[in-house]
Amino acid sequence: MTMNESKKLNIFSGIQPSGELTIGGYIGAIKNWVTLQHEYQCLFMLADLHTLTVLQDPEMLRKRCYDFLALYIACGIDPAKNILFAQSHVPEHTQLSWILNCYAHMGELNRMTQFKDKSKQHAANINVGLFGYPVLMAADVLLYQTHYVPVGEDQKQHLELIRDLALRFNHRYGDVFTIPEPYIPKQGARIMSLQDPTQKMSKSDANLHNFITLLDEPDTIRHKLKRATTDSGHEIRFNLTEKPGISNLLVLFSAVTDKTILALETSYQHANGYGQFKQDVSEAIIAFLSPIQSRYQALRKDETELQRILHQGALAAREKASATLKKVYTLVGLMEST
Ligand code: AQP
Repeated sequence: MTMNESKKLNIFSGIQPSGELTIGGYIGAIKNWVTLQHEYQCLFMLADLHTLTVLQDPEMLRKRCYDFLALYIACGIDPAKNILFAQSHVPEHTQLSWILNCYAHMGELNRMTQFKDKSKQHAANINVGLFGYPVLMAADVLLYQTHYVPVGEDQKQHLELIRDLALRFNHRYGDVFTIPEPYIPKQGARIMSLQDPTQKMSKSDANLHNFITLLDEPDTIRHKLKRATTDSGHEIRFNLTEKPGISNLLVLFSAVTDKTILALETSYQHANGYGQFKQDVSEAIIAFLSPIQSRYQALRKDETELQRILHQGALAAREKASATLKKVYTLVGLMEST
């Protein structure tokens, strides 16, 4: 590590390799990762242990980890500059998670919206892992003395819990953990479902028409956009209460073209209906995703290289994680292993 790198503030973020990466996850999280990698010391993780809170097909999960890693890189994350690794390759995550479990309160976990939502979605499998999901996430973040966590708005509540846990621990044992702050985009923090713009776009949504994945074919994107819910009236204008569907499409359009919403509204002020607008949004998304998809195809072919990146990443992550865990073990009174 160079002198400059050691002075940089730390960024940590991760995504569960469940389902296929959506344009919502890209705009809410990865877009910021790409920008922040130049200024910060970044760790980007495949949250594979977190995916086990919902039943997974083992072969699919293994394959998806490589798919997601290749996508991170195809989106512009430089593996030579950042630490890219799988959560399950760094055992310190589950080790710290256990300790933090003993400081987290049932009541605060019970209040988590994601737990309530996922419990409804998976009523037959409300497992302990699902309940403790944010505690494992706290271990992920706190192991690396993280300053900022770039995430979408849905993760804000988990970040608040992580901060509370870190403060509680520090209050008892001294300055152990850096108190992390969420880094949430000003625009695009919550991309909504295409057919129900009152719900977040989610990669594990059973209705495939609700989301666009980064690997969707052009015709699939056109088809999904055509079926996207719009609102009554015919004006293209941003208004979350009156026009949630059109507003969501404007945010998507703006994110993939880097044009402001105001500029887009102005260019459609004489539009007569939504047809042309929806077509233009589709074409802009297709044009944006096309180079990402080409890079992905090339990267995904070389699984040996992807394994090498994960191996290097795990070594680098473990070096940092083990230093924090050692401190924590000592402070809570565990014996040193001889
Ligand atoms: N619709 C979204 N708008 C903005 N940001 C989003 N993110 C996800 N969906 C949107 C952000 O992307 C990252 C995904 O992390 P995750 O997979 O660990 O968590 P998640 O929030 O549970 O994502 P999904 O798509 O809803 O996954 P499933 O369906 O598997 O639970 C996070 O930073 C998230 O904020």
